[in-house]
This record gives sequence, structure tokens and C-alpha cells, in this order.
Amino acid sequence: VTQPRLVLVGGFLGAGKTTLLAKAAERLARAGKRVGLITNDQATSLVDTALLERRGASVAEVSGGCFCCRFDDLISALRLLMSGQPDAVIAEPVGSCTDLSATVLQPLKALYGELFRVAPFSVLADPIRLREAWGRGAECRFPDNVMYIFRKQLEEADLIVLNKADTLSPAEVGELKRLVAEHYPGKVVLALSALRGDGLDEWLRLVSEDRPAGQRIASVDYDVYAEGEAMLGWLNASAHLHAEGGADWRAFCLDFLARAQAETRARSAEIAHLKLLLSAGEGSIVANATGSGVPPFVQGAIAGSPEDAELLVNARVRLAPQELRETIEGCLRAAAGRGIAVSLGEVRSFAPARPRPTHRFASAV
Ligand SMILES: Nc1nc2c(ncn2[C@@H]2O[C@H](COP(=O)(O)OP(=O)(O)OP(=O)(O)O)[C@@H](O)[C@H]2O)c(=O)[nH]1
Ligand SMILES: [Mg+2]
Repeated sequence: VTQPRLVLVGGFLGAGKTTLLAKAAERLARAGKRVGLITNDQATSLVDTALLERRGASVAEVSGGCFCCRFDDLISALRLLMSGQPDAVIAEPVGSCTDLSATVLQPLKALYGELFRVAPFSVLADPIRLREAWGRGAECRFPDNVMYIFRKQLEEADLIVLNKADTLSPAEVGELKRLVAEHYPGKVVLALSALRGDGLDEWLRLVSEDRPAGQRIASVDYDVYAEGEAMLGWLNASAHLHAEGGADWRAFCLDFLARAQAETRARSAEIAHLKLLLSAGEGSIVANATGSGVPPFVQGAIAGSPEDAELLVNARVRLAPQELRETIEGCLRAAAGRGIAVSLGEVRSFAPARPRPTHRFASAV
């Protein structure tokens, strides 16, 4: 029996990690492979976990901290998935996390090398953020300590994945690949569309081959990293919604996102990623905004007009936690109007704590 392949997919908030996990799992399942997925966040009530489960995947969750600070929980999640004898496990770290080569890939190789074959570390990048990071035609909406994290993520990658290629012309793909090559010479860069699946087979081939994984350890200043992460307000909330006689839930989701985008713009805040999952009857809607000025994206549908719905909201915004909470609750109530009663469940809002990795390897093993 060969050990399962363990594939880590990093990249900044909203880069498309969960979309890639879902697409890759579906494609591998069609090819007769068993796949396990792992999601990760600072807190519970994750849109990503619920979304992947709804798509039929076998999912384990590491919550309460990133993989590096919860390394033993990552191992427990891996062991849990091992009972399904997977051919591959694909794991998504928190999008504000970096230094994963030193704190996750090296310890996995050194301490658990007999359990898994660790694949080259892929880091996804959103074309808009790439341009912002180097001031190419886009004004950067995050302070430099946040963009420090974005740049370090790319620096430690074995494989940089230029995602959302469906939004780019071939000339733009070429331009962005050159931009990446200029800053990270010699690194493998692959353009793909996680959403459409273009380039997915090529990516699956690259992560299935026995190539060196975690070859690069970046030198990370934890003060800058911690400050950058703490700039981002985090909110995970659940709510029960009730509309006498039913409601147009899709319109509600769109209205809520539009309000949150307008409110964050008005406060000169910036959305890194705002995502929600609304389930009603047998259906569900997933809606995302990966910026305060980026058109929102809505998928899924709800049949008929059910009276009750369950909502999960995960927001990562450059805004202090208390203000983020007030903003999100205000937008929820405004979108609900008089027709929809909102009963909030657990609402957690905080700024991520300074990362304290369980392990850190100074050099690649
Ligand atoms: N056009 C386009 N949109 C994409 C693609 N991949 C992901 N997206 C969209 O980008 C948004 C964020 O995608 P996710 O997969 O949730 O991103 P993520 O990296 O998992 O985000 P976090 O978990 O918050 O860090 C969603 O609206 C996706 O539909 C792509 O290839 N093309
Ligand atoms: Mg995700």
C-alpha cells in the first residue's frame, strides 16, 4: 500500500483555495480516487466546511487556530481521514497564514514522512491582489504589513498558481506570469481556473508526481506578520432566519453583500473575503465578495420560497473586530428589513492572535 498524497493549498484570503479543493476532489472522485479534505480557521462555524460537505466531500476541520499553531490537531484530522483510506488528502490553511513551509511542511516530512507523501506546496494568487502587491495598475487597499504576508506566501511556495485565469486575457496571463517570475525567479508558475477547471489536470499532475516539497523556507519577521494579521478583523456568525410566507433568499444574500460592500467602503475598510452560506429546504446559496469593490459572486439556488433559512457568515475585513461586528449585524438587519426575522446564533469577532507555531524548522529537510 502506498501512503496517501498530502497536498497543501495555500494563498491569501479569497484566492480560491476552497474552490480548488472542491473541483479537485470531484475530478479525482470521477477518476475513482478516494479524497479527504481539511479546512482550517481561527474559529468554528465555517462556510468552507459546510460548502465542501454539501458537495459530497469527506471533510475534517481544524479550527481555533492555523495549522502551524494547531499542528497536533492537523495530525488528528489527518488520522481521522486516514480511516477512509484516501489516495489523497488536500488541505487548506487559513488565508492570512504564512511560514507554512517551516512550520507545517518540514515537520510533516520529518516526523510523519512514513504516513504521507507530501506534495509540492501550491500557493494560489488572485490576479487583482498580485497587481496590488507590486503597484501595477491597481491601488493597494491593504497596509504594507498585510501585503507582507501575501508576498511571503508566494516566496515560500514550491508552485505558484495564478488562479482565476478565466478573468484574464492570454496577454494578461503572460504579463502576470512575467511579474511573478521577476519577483520569484525560477519558481514554477501555473495559470488555472479553479472555478471552471481549466488547467486542473496539469495542476493535479504536478502535485501527484514525486517532486521535492517544501524546498523553500522564507525568512519571516513575526512582528510584521503578527501586525499584518491583526489588521484583519475576523467574524464568524450563524443565524436563523424566518420569513412569514417565504422570501426571495437569493435577493436577500445579494442585498446583504451589496450593503456590506458599501458600508466597508464608506468606512475606508476593505473586505479581504466575505462569504456566506444560506441553506433553506434542500437548497443552498453561497455568496462571496473578495473585495469591497469587486462584483459579488453567487452560486446555488433555493427551490420555491421556504419560510426558514440557516445562515453562516464568515467575514475577514480590514476593520477593528467590534466595528466589524456592528457593520455586519447592521447590514444583516437592513437586508432582512421587516419581512425577515433574524435570530443570531453564536457571533465571534476578533483579530487573529500572534502566531505561535508548534514546530519551526530553520532549514528544509
Ligand atoms: N472567476 C473565478 N473566480 C474564482 C475562481 N476560483 C475561485 N473564485 C471565486 O473567488 C471567491 C473566493 O473563492 P474561495 O475558494 O472561497 O477562496 P479561498 O481561498 O478558499 O478563501 P478563504 O478560505 O477565505 O481564504 C469565490 O467567489 C469563488 O467563486 C476562478 O478560478 N475564477
Ligand atoms: Mg476557503
